[in-house]
Amino acid sequence: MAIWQEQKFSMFIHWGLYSIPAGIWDGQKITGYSEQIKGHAKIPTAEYRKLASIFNPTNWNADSIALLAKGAGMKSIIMTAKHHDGFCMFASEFTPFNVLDATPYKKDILRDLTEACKRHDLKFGVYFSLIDWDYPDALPFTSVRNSDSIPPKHHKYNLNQIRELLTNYGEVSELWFDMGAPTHQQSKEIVLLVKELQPNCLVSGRIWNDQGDFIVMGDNYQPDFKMGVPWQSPASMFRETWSYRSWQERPDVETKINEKVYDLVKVVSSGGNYLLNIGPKADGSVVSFEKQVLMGMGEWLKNNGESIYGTRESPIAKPEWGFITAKPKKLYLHIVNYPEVNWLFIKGLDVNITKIYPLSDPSLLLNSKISTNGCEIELSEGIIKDRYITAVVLEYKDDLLYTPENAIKANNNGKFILTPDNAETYHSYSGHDYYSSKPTVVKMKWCILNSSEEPFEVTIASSTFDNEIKLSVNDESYKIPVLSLEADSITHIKKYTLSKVRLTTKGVNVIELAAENQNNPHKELKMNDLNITIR
Ligand code: H79
Repeated sequence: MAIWQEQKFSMFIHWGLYSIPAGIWDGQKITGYSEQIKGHAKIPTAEYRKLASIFNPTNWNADSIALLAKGAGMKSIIMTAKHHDGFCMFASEFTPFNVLDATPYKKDILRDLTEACKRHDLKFGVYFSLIDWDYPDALPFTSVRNSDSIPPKHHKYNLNQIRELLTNYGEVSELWFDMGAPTHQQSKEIVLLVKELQPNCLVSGRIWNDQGDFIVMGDNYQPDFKMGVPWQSPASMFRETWSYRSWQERPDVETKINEKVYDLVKVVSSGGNYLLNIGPKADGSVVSFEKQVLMGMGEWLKNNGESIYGTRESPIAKPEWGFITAKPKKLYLHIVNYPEVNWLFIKGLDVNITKIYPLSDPSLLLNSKISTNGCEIELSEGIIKDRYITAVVLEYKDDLLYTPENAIKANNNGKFILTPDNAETYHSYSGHDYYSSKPTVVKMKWCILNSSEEPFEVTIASSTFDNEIKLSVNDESYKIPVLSLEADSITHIKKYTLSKVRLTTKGVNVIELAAENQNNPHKELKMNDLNITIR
């Protein structure tokens, strides 16, 4: 999982028969995602299948795609093996509706791409839709909400094809399932098969029913809250479509590079991976606009990659001038809105700075000062501003002391009262399908400011302890045996007290509460009446 989280930036490819009509059917521009044109234009199956007979992508060159991904700074490629239309871009024994048997091209496109990925040292992953608009035993689709259930025969068909994908194509780094509404049992069976065939293959959260290894945000969505599990943001070049659309309106390349560099930095500074899509044309060629966007991003990453790869999410609240990423003893300050006054301010930060310099010019040392409110950095006139985002490196020694704005102080009685209301919450997503999946709280965190050297007593109380939970105070963790606690007969509240807990007087104390040994890291930590009293 940690290796996957290091990738940061990957390529998604939406390419298939739908790339032929490219958003036009019967001379009409069809709105809605173009890869779903069969659904949006209500194309009968017999009619849609005919597209296979003219699919002959003579300009497809897997090596040049892999090199484009490399040049963009991407670490893996995820390709549509089967989208909702049911057409397989791989060799399948279980349907003739596949690139080898149904097209004049007769070559295994997926195999071609896996081999190119291997040659160019990229991880390779597979997109697989759980619904199928071609398979006769799947539910006939009635809407393009794409969250139909999966009849037993269709489920078996999916399992057979997943087995093919994980047996015939070497190492698959992730299986990117999408849509449908499988039962809990079906989701579990699929994951079991994946792990049996390739234990290292990760499963996307869109396997649903909390069975995925990482959470996938909604299409083109980035969370505005903290995530408590590994996650990925899937993005298309244009919100309107993932696959190639001939009538797509495009802004100038610079505007798009700016938008996508911004999104990449936003996602990485919040601890996620960014999966950016291209939609090649039916002949296999990459749209020149998309190629230029990726090359532009690659150029930015060539100069600024140190501030992205190998970093972790910012420990500091998002500043209004941009984003922050972190490495041990280093902060990378990503300046999006260059301040008019030539000072960058990081509220609440107190560190022993060794040096600060623009990433593009480490010899240009910047002045800084620490005040009671935070850290101020002087942006010298000599900084060459990046066209997109300028990165400044702050190196420090000793501890990073950060006091968030919402740090909690003792009340008049010298007690700290921690509740869900004054917590910072960390989230996952949980649900049965695309539409029912909702953010859940999986961790709560409080920062408290203490001035006493005396040991404290920590009492944790709630009427709803569904899980064993772990309370941590700075680097110390305590397992709370909540299930064995007696509930008060009137209030139903269970209580547990830890004594002789030491708090630091230097900087903030971080208190965290999370489920312990939970076999489902996505499930809600439901504790509305939680009250932690520290006295
Ligand atoms: O393969 C791509 C889509 O075809 C597939 N997932 C991505 C990766 C997908 N299939 N169904 N859906 C996504 C459902 C998505 C529905 C919505 Fe929307 C997306 C609702 C809100 C955002 C469509 C686009 C309707 C409004 C905007």
